[in-house]
Amino acid sequence: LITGYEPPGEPNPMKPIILGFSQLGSESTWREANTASIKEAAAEAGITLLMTNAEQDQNKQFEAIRSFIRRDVDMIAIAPVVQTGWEAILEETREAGIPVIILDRSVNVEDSSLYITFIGSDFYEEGVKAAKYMMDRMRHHSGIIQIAELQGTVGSTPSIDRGLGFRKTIEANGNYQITQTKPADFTQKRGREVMREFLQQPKEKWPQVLFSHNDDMAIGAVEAIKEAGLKPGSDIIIISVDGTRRAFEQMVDGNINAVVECNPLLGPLLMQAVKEIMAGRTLPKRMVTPEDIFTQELAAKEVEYRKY
Ligand code: GYE
Repeated sequence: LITGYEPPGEPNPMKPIILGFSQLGSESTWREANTASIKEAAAEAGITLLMTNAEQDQNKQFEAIRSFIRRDVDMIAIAPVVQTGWEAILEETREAGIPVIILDRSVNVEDSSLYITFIGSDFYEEGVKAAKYMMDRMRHHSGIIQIAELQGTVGSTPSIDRGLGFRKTIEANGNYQITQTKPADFTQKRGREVMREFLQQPKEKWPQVLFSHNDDMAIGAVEAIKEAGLKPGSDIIIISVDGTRRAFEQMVDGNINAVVECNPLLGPLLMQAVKEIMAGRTLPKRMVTPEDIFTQELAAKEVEYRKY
């Protein structure tokens, strides 16, 4: 049961629900699709949406949430840039009696009654899927396989959990070694720059595999790999996460080998949750979005249907 909140009772159909949403940034294609999905779903559901962009800065999220409290919104949704540091602000929302939904990335709080539900992907599982694909793809290679990793934003749930799931899966097999790893902020630009740095190292350090925590960084890395005179997709096997149309096009062109899907189209699920909470219903504490993995063969068939 939801504790600490007065059940709002019968919703008044004349008064639209006001939802404050603190979006964490606009760093990637995934994020753009996520923002668009939330705007569209709010309009469709007749929910008034106040959305702010924190540009990957947690303090800006705090400011946005405080402005929502001052406006006395009906509900607050947060896509948190990092996992830690949320207790104090969530105490403030509780104090104000405003229910909170955590979207996309999660928060590390001891008292989980500080929010109602967390809607988002299973990032650990995404890392597991990426590693399983890689081990299958590389099974005929003998000797040590060197892996480079482009991490996302430091301290963010998707970066932490994708990294953990991947490591846990390769752990038992000593042939797979992550020899280069660095954060690249989930952006294409940083992906290109960090991959360049990796390839400026002596040749024996170059990876056979690249695991990129998102598509944008993988696309940046493809550029850097080409610049270095190598062929992405064959000299270096590339696996990334998200499943954007741009990454599918790269798979069709042979540059990326596999993409683990992470669904950004969370708008409809969020709006449904908002309405249910307003109607006094209880929601599960965790709502996970179902996801797939795509390889080059599937990409050619699927690319025209990609929605983001
Ligand atoms: O994978 C990445 C974005 O939080 C799941 O954030 C999201 C991640 C997504 O920048 O592209």
